Amino acid sequence: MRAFSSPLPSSSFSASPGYLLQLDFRDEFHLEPSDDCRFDYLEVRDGAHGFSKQLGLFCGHTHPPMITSSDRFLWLRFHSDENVEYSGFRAVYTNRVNPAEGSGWRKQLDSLETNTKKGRKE
Ligand SMILES: [Ca+2]
Repeated sequence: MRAFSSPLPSSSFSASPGYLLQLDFRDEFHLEPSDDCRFDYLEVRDGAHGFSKQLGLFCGHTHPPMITSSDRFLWLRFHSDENVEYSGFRAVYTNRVNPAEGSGWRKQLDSLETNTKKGRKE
C-alpha cells in the first residue's frame, strides 16, 4: 500500500499483472471549490493515459468515493492555479486481485490439487 498527497503531477499508476488498482481517499479533501472544477482539481482516468476514460473530476470539499480501475492502470492529474490554495488531499492506492483473473487462478490451483491427489493415489 502506498500513499501520496497533493501536489501531484500528472502520472499513471499501475498494479501488478492480475491486479486492479484501488484508490482510497483518506482524511481530508479540500481543493478550491469552483463550478465545473475549473480552477483546482484532481482528475482520475481509467487507464494509463490522459485520454483514457475519465472516472472523475474532483474539487471543493466533496470527499471522492473509492475508485477501482477496470484494468491495471489509473491516470491522475492534480491541477492547481496560482490563486487560492486549500489544504489538498491524501490518498492511498492498493493492489486488489482482479476478480476475473482471480477466479482463473483458483480454478488452476483446484485442478492442480486434484491432479496431485490423483497422482498420489495411483
Ligand atoms: Ca487555486
